[in-house]
Amino acid sequence: MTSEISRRTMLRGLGAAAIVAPTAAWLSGCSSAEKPPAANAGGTGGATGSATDLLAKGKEQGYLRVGIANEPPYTKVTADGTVTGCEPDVFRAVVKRLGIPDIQGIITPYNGMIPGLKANRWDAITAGLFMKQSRCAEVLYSEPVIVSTESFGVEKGNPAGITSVQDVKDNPDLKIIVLPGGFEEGILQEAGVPDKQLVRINDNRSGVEAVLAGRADAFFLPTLSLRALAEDEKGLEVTPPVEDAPKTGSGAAFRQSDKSFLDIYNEELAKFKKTDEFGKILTKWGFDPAAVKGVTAKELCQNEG
Ligand code: 6CS
Repeated sequence: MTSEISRRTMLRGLGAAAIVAPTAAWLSGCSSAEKPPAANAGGTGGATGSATDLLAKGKEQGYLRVGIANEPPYTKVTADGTVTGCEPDVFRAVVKRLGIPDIQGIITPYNGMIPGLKANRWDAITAGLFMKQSRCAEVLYSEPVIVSTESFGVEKGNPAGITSVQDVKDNPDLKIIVLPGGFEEGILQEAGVPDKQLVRINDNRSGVEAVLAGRADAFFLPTLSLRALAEDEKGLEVTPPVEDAPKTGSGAAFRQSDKSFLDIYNEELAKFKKTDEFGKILTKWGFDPAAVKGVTAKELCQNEG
């Protein structure tokens, strides 16, 4: 992946000094750019995939690194470099309860999150990476934090009348923007939508611009992400949630070698979900805390694709 190769070159060329690269803006929970840890820093873990005591590593270095996308409200990086958004805020709160003071965020596209986790570029994914069979086969998901919905971002008036996945299947002339390797791309592929109808754009704002410029008929993305984009793009209309899309749910994702940490994390997450703070975080970002009640990672990992 070009951006990943350039990033790796950047890191090798500049060593740990590489702070900002197109896909690797090193950011912290504090409001200042932090020097990135040396590659494979801390503990005995690393690209070798050897068992790493993530809890000891997080306590020792004072943070865990998280892969994020910067797609509000799931993940957001503020102007002063603070990593926030629903998933990072919940993750930070839970690891703090485990004695790990903070998190550091690394921005990367969705299709780079699992490869980066496996390469030990971050310790967890807290991006709203929705659970489905292929992802659940590669990483260990915590129990879900968010259950949300998908929509189409369209020109005002929705001229092509796109409200469902079936509408896209029924009209082979429709062009739908998706993020490369994103959950929505997978929904359309699983539904049998031919590749010629998919327009892959890696940047959300560029996706909106393409719809408004008439280069595509819709942008397929989570409902709340499109609503956040529509706040700055008055010409964008967000359809009601797509009823024939699968249930989207996400939580933190870990390496398979970090099973011991997953168990500790899940135990603390279950306690945290019973606190007012959990509901306040989800509500602050526009999510319904009740939507995740009774939903399990096992159930969400049945999503096809
Ligand atoms: O899980 C995914 O791939 C999707 N998740 C979010 C929060 N946004 C778009 C992305 O395709």
